[in-house]
Amino acid sequence: MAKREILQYPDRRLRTPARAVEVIDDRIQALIDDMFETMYDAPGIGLAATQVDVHERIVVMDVSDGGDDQRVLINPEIIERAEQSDVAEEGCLSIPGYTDDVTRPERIRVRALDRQGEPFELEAEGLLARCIQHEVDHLEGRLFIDYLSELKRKRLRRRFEKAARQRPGAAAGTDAV
Ligand code: GNR
Ligand code: NI
Repeated sequence: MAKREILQYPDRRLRTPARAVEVIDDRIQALIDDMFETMYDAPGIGLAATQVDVHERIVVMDVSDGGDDQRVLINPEIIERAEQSDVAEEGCLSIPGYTDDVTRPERIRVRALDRQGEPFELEAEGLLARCIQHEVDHLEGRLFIDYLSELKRKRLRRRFEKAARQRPGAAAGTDAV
């Protein structure tokens, strides 16, 4: 197992839409192990493969307090969304040090494959529903700050561009938000 580097906003690779996983082989199993290690180390409650610069549809999560409820979603699809929405604070390991309120459907139904390739469906609410939506957004190249006002996004972009300039080796972001 190895910890991987988490891409940081405004790195434009975070905007890459992920492809579906076709074969769940040893490479994918090793990636999943590395993603859990990276997520727990951060620490975070979820991680999308996009964030470690692998553009395949894989999410790992553990929203438990004890860190003993590992979930893997391969090729996740949100198949139902409640009309009722919830507002809650979100953060992102790719946008360190910033949190803000995001409005999202309060309940969802998701269909995915587990790490053995078995299909399953899950109805989720609360933090789990929020985390799944946040991670599926990453797989589409979306970030939670995309839901904020234009003014807030512009300010954040300037702040994180400046931080990236002061971080040797950081890739320049050239996307529009
Ligand atoms: O660790 C994380 N916490 C979190 C809190 C509220 C809503 C979403 C999240 S996901 C985030 C980890 C992360 O960036 N996953 O992509
Ligand atoms: Ni995130």
